[in-house]
Amino acid sequence: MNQIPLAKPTKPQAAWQDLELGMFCHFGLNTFHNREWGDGQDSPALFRPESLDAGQWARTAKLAGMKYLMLTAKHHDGFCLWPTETTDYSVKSSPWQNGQGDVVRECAEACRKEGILFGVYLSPWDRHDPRYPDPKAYDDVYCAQLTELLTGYGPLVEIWFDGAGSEGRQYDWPRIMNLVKRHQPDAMVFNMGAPTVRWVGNEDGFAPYPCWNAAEAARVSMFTNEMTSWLPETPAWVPAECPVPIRGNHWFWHPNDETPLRSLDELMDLYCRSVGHGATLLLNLAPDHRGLLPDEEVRRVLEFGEEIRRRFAKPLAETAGQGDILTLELPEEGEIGHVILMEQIEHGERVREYALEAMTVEGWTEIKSGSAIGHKKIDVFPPVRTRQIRLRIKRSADVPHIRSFSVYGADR
Ligand code: FUL
Repeated sequence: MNQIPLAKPTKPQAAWQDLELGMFCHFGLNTFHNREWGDGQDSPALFRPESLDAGQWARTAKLAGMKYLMLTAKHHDGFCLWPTETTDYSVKSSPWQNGQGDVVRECAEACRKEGILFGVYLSPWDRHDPRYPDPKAYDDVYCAQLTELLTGYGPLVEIWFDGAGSEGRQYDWPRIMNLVKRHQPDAMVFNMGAPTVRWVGNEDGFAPYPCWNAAEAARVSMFTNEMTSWLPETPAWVPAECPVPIRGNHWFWHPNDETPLRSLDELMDLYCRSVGHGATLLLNLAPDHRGLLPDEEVRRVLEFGEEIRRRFAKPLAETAGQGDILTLELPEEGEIGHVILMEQIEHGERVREYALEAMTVEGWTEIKSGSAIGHKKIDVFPPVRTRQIRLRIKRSADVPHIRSFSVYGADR
């Protein structure tokens, strides 16, 4: 065992990792102009969601087992979903609620009512703002927008700084980060500035395994290509978030969209390869031109939540503890097909190599092996009939602290 200090999460990072599942909502002027990336010239006159109900978004997220909701307060087109003082390109210039509405407020309040956390996406790249070409002038605009969001809507769980479109552009990150630190010190920061959460490196909803949390050990491909904008105070522990749309590769709603909705099997597979690899899954559902999540999407995400509960809510047996071997006795012999492992990550990511073994007629038989456990590892394997299963840690950086070792049936 070596004694090199291990990277460890801050308290807010560890709490964020426990959330595991979040809902992303891409909504804005793009929704009304059939666009993914509006060019900043689209007219706010079309922004007219007739039955906008953020309560439906938050309720759906809650029922599906999601613990937080991230809203695109401003996407690359520059249109602001709240009545900002910084530009007229916002809900203020739209016919919706006669220009008196505030989608960010409705969404923040709906999340609070449902007891889930709320966060915002604020695109640094802005294709509308005439000040964008002047970095200094735009930094002022961006900081003012961010301040409005950080101070006007209660606690935020996360701020999404999306790197898309900003290649080669320098923003005043120290200034931006100071605002976050001052107003929302516990909010996670996604991907730019001094990120406490990193992009997993794809928009497919899974984390390649092993997905180590220590920044040093994470694969370079998992980092944004905006690495140059990372600040020195970026922590040594940077967990990954896996964003993915529920429908094809569309983040926004489109009329008569024929790109396929992900099947339940596909969603379960993504769950096991994102949450099951210690990352969080941020699943996008796009509100439509009415301002409601479409029925088909709602049905699918509720099925998804239900299936997670069906498979994983009740372990056949569970234990926790320290050391290299943990043995678990089932109440009776039966078929098992899933194991969930969790490390006590506040002590760092100690396990480096492990095996799962089941007692069979041939004695202890290896059924699965792995490297990283971290926040969570879900192992799925062909059914095995047994009454005893053990976790054998073959290599670790220090005494392993297992927060939970639980075993589940083979049904899937
Ligand atoms: C990307 C953006 O360009 C997409 O439009 C979407 O917002 C996705 C989550 O991030 O970088």
